[in-house]
Amino acid sequence: MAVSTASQLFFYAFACILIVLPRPAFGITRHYKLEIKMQNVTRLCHTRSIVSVNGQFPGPRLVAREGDRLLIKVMNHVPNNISMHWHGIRQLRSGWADGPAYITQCPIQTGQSYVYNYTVVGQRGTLWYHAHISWLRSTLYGPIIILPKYGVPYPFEKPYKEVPMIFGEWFNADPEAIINQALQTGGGPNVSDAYTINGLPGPLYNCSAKDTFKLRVRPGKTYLLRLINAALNDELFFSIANHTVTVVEADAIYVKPFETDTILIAPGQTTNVLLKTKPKYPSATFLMTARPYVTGQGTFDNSTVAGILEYEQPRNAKAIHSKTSIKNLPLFKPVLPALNDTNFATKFVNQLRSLDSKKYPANVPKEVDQKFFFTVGLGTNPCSTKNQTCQGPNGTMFAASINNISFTMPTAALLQSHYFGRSNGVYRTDFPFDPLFPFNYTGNPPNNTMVSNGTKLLVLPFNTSVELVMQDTSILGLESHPLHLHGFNFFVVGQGFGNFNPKKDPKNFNVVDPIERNTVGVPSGGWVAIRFLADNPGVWFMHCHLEVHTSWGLKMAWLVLDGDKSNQKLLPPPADLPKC
Ligand SMILES: *[C@@H]1O[C@H](CO)[C@@H](O)[C@H](O)[C@H]1NC(C)=O
Ligand SMILES: *[C@@H]1O[C@H](CO)[C@@H](O)[C@H](O)[C@H]1NC(C)=O
Ligand SMILES: *[C@@H]1O[C@H](CO)[C@@H](O)[C@H](O)[C@H]1NC(C)=O
Ligand SMILES: *[C@@H]1O[C@H](CO)[C@@H](O)[C@H](O)[C@H]1NC(C)=O
Ligand SMILES: *[C@@H]1O[C@H](CO)[C@@H](O)[C@H](O)[C@H]1NC(C)=O
Ligand SMILES: *[C@@H]1O[C@H](CO)[C@@H](O)[C@H](O)[C@H]1NC(C)=O
Ligand SMILES: *[C@@H]1O[C@H](CO)[C@@H](O)[C@H](O)[C@H]1NC(C)=O
Ligand SMILES: *[C@@H]1O[C@H](CO)[C@@H](O)[C@H](O)[C@H]1NC(C)=O
Ligand SMILES: *[C@@H]1O[C@H](CO)[C@@H](O)[C@H](O)[C@H]1NC(C)=O
Ligand SMILES: *[C@@H]1O[C@H](CO)[C@@H](O)[C@H](O)[C@H]1NC(C)=O
Ligand SMILES: *[C@@H]1O[C@H](CO)[C@@H](O)[C@H](O)[C@H]1NC(C)=O
Ligand SMILES: *[C@@H]1O[C@H](CO)[C@@H](O)[C@H](O)[C@H]1NC(C)=O
Ligand SMILES: [Cu+2]
Repeated sequence: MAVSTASQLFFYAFACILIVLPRPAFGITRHYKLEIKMQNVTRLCHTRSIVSVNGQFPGPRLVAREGDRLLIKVMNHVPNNISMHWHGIRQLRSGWADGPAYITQCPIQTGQSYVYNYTVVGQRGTLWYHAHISWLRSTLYGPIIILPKYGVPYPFEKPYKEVPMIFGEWFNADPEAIINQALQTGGGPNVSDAYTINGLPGPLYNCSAKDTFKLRVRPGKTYLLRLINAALNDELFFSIANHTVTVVEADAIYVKPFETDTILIAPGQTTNVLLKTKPKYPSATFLMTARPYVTGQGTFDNSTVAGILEYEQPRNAKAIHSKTSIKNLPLFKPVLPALNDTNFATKFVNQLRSLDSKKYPANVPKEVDQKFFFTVGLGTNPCSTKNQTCQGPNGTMFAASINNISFTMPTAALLQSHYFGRSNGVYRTDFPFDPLFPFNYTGNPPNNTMVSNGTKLLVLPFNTSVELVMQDTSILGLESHPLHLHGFNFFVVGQGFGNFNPKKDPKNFNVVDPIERNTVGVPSGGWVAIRFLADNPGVWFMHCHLEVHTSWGLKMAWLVLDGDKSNQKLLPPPADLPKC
């Protein structure tokens, strides 16, 4: 009794404070502490020691409002070097807080900490955070939820509840050992043992039924599912049996709503969907499943993760279901597209359009200052140990490249090197605008599949309007590559199959309401054209979000110079910025 009175008092006091406090016009500062620790986790009857955040797997959700400042202290208590990336956050002038190791910062070493300090400007929706060093993001990840400013509604029906659902990949072995082994042998890395929803593989795997994500819902309500693909190496199809969803947002950008049975989500992407539950309590439960969309030649994890959509028993449940418990209800399973269903993938991405309303306009750059054409794809390196046969194609080592340059990770961070004028010997600024040796990119592959390498950047003066076409290549097989750009959103003005035709294809570009996002799939055997305005000074990583391709070198960086005005310059580095 005393407890309930106290909590009621507290509730009223809290409510009063909420009413009395003026609504902050420019946001508040939110403090978070993320402690990276080892934790034993059992999945599929295998116990593994994983790196995790605050003893939670997946990590805790971070909640902010548009306009808030975040001060996130990351403390490293594990033997590995760590860095954390806030995927999709623009980081306007705060590149020091972006996170990719050796690009914007040196890693946080064991026993050290670093405070990531940034403001959320002009963004609202679902994003996520993850480690950005080696393959540690396989277990270090969590949702970032950015609510609209106080009093600003969603441009869609107010949901009854909001539920983050984050897809991941579970390995029974240590993912660090897996990628290290692959980089030694030159072969493809071992694939994952399961996919997960909020860390749970679900009932379709052996020894896993107890580790199932359950979404308990009420009839006749609207739920906002905040879907995030944190898988390492796989794009995913996702569907809920007997329900359709309405897509309303992608990568923290509102889209023109459309209904679908199935969504496609690439690693790095986020998608908000509305789920309208059935008007009446159904005598059934429903599986929600995800499995990959695969275009590459290598082996992959073709398994299926499932969660359960369960309708809460109504109050008078006994009357309705005197004999059946939820357990005995029939269970329906969705039908997902085939693993290689590129037709579905194409149809789905073509439906994505910016909302482009008065309040949320699509500010597509109409004029272009600089055009770039990048080939993206796989390739080979000679076996590093002479006289030995590596496990890549024909005894070589797998590699990957952009414009045939496989990016070599520096040992000093690029942003510091730039800021302090110490780039000599760290990076060069001669990344090519176009491929040095053009060929029929989607036709027969060239005989020579070897890549070159280097730490090369492309320099953009402040406010350059950029158009970039990314072209898949057939070298070692056509494949869809989800490319992620740090520091910017871009508009996807066009895409197609075959080789990009610079004379014909731009005529069909959509510069009215193209989807705006931070990660886009370069279609398998095709190309995608994006535009962005380089209004954010700093060094910005761009890479494939299939982690294995990043490890093989499918990455580069842009160097955006300061503008003339004082508010167009990169801020000075924080005092606790880690050192190499
Ligand atoms: C994990 O399990 C191992 C073996 O049982 C144990 O030695 C270790 O202390 C555990 N680690 C943690 C962080 O609980
Ligand atoms: C965060 O960054 C802002 C802008 O640079 C700065 O004014 C502020 O002092 C920083 N806060 C902390 C706690 O470092
Ligand atoms: C990868 O798989 C192979 C074959 O199953 C196995 O021998 C090897 O130990 C695995 N590597 C790692 C790092 O687990
Ligand atoms: C679910 O869908 C299946 C296949 O379309 C159908 O047979 C079944 O009646 C549906 N069940 C419910 C409860 O909607
Ligand atoms: C998944 O791959 C395994 C091994 O290659 C194969 O036996 C199985 O049939 C595949 N399953 C599906 C659903 O494609
Ligand atoms: C997809 O896979 C199926 C079965 O493996 C095969 O028959 C079909 O030709 C493939 N489709 C494409 C577009 O590759
Ligand atoms: C290994 O390479 C050396 C030259 O680098 C060559 O002389 C030797 O014959 C090679 N050995 C074998 C077994 O191929
Ligand atoms: C491997 O070598 C064979 C025969 O020399 C050639 O036909 C094939 O294209 C090569 N494959 C790759 C991936 O280089
Ligand atoms: C490129 O290769 C494709 C597929 O083999 C072929 O259809 C096309 O004609 C080739 N294009 C050119 C310009 O050679
Ligand atoms: C590529 O290899 C094929 C078969 O080995 C050969 O006929 C062809 O001339 C080679 N092409 C080039 C450009 O070297
Ligand atoms: C980069 O290329 C050079 C020259 O071809 C080669 O010696 C070196 O091993 C390559 N480095 C990496 C990391 O692949
Ligand atoms: C951690 O990073 C530092 C700085 O780059 C480097 O010297 C060290 O070797 C790294 N340690 C591990 C365990 O990777
Ligand atoms: Cu890729």
